[in-house]
Amino acid sequence: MAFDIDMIKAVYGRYPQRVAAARAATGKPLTLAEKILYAHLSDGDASQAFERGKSYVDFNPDRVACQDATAQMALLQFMQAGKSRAAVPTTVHCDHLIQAKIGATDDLRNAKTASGEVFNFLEAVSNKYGIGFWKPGAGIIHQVVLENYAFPGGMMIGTDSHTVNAGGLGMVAIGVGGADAVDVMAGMPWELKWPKLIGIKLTGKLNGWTAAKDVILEVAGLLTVKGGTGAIVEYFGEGAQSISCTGKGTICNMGAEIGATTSTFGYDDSMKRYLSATGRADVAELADTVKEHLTADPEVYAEPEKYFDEVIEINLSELEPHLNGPFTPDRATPVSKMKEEAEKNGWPKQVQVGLIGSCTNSSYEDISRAASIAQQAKTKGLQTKAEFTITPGSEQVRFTIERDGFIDTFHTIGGKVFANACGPCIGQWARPGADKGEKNTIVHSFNRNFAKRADGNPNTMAFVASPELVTALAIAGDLTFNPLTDSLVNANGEAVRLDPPSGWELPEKGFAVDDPGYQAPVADGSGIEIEVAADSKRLQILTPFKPWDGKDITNMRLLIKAKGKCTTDHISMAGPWLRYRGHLDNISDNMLIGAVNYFNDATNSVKNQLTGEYGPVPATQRAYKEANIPTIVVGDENYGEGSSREHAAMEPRHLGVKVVLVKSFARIHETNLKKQGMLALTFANKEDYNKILEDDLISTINLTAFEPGTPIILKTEHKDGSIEQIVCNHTYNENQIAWFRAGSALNLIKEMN
Ligand code: MIC
Ligand code: SF4
Repeated sequence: MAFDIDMIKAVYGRYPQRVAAARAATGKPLTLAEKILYAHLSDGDASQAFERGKSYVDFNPDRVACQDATAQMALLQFMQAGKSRAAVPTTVHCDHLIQAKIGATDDLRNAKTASGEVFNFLEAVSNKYGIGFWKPGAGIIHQVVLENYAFPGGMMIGTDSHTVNAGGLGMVAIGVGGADAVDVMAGMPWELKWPKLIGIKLTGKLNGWTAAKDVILEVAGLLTVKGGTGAIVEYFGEGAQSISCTGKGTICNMGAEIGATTSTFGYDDSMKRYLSATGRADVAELADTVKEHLTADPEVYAEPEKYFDEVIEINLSELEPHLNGPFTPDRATPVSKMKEEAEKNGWPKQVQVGLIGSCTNSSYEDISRAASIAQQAKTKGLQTKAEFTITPGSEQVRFTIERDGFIDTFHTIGGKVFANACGPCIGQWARPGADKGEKNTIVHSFNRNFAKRADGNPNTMAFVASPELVTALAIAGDLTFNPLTDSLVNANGEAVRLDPPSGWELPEKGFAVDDPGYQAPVADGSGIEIEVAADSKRLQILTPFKPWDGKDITNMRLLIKAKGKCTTDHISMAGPWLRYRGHLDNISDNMLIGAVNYFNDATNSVKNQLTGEYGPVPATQRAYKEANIPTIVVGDENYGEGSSREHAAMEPRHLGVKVVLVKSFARIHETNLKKQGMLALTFANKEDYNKILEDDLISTINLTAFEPGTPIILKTEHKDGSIEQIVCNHTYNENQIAWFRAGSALNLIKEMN
């Protein structure tokens, strides 16, 4: 039986009335995304239509999921909210803090020692507040959620940008910062700007080497890393129905890479099959009773242009396998063009390592298809040229693929199985030799490939592809190998071809698992004491941020003007820094160390105006803080893209940065800044980015009249004495301005208690 079945029953019970009210309020047929949103309004039945991209709306999500690296901060904040239990079903998953080095068993043991303090803390807090706890080794949050908690038509938020993976089961699942999770766990409404709607019509059917992954690799190429910002992507059409539920999960997962709020698919037979195979036939039965509400109204899919803001059509029958990269997930190259592109750009052709698995691609189907390629290498006498690793997404998948012989097959091509965890996907990969910084190529089936992300080496070029293609490229050891047309030479000197992959959507013998790694909370956790050692390097109880003093912010120094891509990985790096995710002061020592300084093209080297010397960003900022000098950070387009980690907002807040002014923001990061009481502004005129000079003194001149819709004006005083004004837009509503005044959203929750 499924977890929280009564909650699911209640959600479905409300659906018919909520959808009818929404149809009446909007006076038009509804997309699936709209149905789910309207069915989750905090105010109950819709009484008005909301404006896409404009209205801020309060929702009541059905559940919350957190992973270890972000849960620490989320729970540290929740502990301050003064509640005795999480108001909605919530889970914590230990997956990010497990380093991939030797192999699953050793790595897991080492992680439990190295991060024992943090795991114990998360376990104790979960127990105290009625939160389900998934132990280290149980699997990666999004795979575990898909297998256990996601349900068609549901709404959830999760403290990880790839929470959107649950769209594969027809949810509206959204990645958020921990402070947002705290709202929902505290039983308060959760606010989101009503999204725009992008419709993607899939026709035809996947075949040959093309996989579900290639749909999203193609979409990323078309829409780019910011093309989905502020939008929900809804997939439909006969092609959508032909894709497995886990394949849909992969597509939704990487919707994070185009900045989409989330992606989703209408309820169909593939979801029903998956629900049944994962022990949730009861959920499928319930979903069947409201199935017309768990997909769009027929008029919408018949004439999508009328109902979506943008419509894209992709013919799956003609879609080619893709490789996206290096350094950005939207640089899409079809396999047939890779030879040309690699030569043109000087990408090393030799593939050093192929890595499959992760939260994006570790379904039974993915693994069985990859194994079919590995099997061919064996029968056709091919030797694998590159290293090859597998990170299963959950213990249930790992146990089942081991039972079915796939792990053995991978071993025959030299494959190494890592723990069921994020591992190499998040810089938790102790890759031998990475510190030498050599230029090299790897291919993986993960979702992100920003510089340094996997192994910390800025010169590693990572290309993202389907697990089956990654396996083929690992065997060939060549980035330009096109399995559709090229042959390989085997141990006998014969030219052999790899046949297209084959696999099973779901295990014929069913899923199996010994110990899934779940621990239910005790019924009454009120007596549980949470202890954090005062001298802990890993955990630190939070001190509330100070409220706004009601005055303009004057004479700010420019901490850094970041040039080009500045993702959350640049602002608050992962990898070795993951260990400080529960200790705000310690982790602040990584603040913006990856961002490129516009004035000298260097990373982690900014001018300290107190001394005139260049030094690391965190140390420089600490010096300003010490001297009580406010500062501003300036950035480029899509600032804060990538992860949901709110550390990227809390660190500057903690160290005394007052304003972040950029050309444009990624959605989650902008919200995170607002929640933590920062001023997040955008240039009204993007060209004004050029007006900010290294030695400027910058002040707000109308902050005392801070109100929705009115730009904030900055006065910047250049070193030569000239003065310019910069008009800055913002998207704060009344409520968010109240967070700013209170010093943070959490301060407001506390005031309300
Ligand atoms: C990621 O994929 O970047 C992460 C690590 O899962 C993050 C969360 C984090 O930074 O802890 C995410 O995507 O939100
Ligand atoms: Fe973990 Fe990578 Fe998935 Fe993020 S994207 S949850 S780091 S496996």
